[in-house]
Amino acid sequence: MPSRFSIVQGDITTQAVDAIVNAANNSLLGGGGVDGAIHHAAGPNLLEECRTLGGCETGGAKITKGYNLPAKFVIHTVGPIWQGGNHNEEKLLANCYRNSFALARKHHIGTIAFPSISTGVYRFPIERASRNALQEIFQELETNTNLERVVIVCFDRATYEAYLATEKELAKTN
Ligand code: AR6
Repeated sequence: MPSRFSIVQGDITTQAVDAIVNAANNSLLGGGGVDGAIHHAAGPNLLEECRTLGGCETGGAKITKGYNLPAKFVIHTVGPIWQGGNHNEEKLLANCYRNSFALARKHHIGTIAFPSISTGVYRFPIERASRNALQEIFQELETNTNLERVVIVCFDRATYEAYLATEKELAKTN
């Protein structure tokens, strides 16, 4: 298991990393859940910058400054809404991680924190979402040697335990 990876339970807005990832919606103009928490902690300048971005497609990612957050950058990505599994949800979720990492490489980001994208309001089943997330993260850690640390920040206990279980399961098969 790569030692540059960790799973924690907590609030992503307090993470002292180069970039935190936001699970946003297509408008990028704020919402509830982790999106609301990030905008609240970053302050109104974040929304102002987001207004200039013209939204974001599902699976895509856009970057802004972090304003009042400890993180220098926010990478806004839009996860898929779970619609039963036959609407390209797995691929779109993988794209969230891939496109977030592409921006991280471009901006020389060494430390990055992700929330559990799509598993809140967008109802992506946690077992599948966590497997998808961890596979993408491990692949990036293998190939991107400038990436110092990736943290998954789980807000609630059940999400935290699900990610830990998936990590164990993947360790067995690798
Ligand atoms: N830190 C870390 N994780 C958090 C925090 C936090 N402060 N707050 C909530 N979570 P969700 P989605 C967890 O619904 O499913 C928004 O309205 C939460 O417990 O935030 O991708 C957007 O604008 C859950 O485990 O994101 C979109 O409309 C995880 O973050 C929509 O929700 C993701 O839940 C996106 O839905």
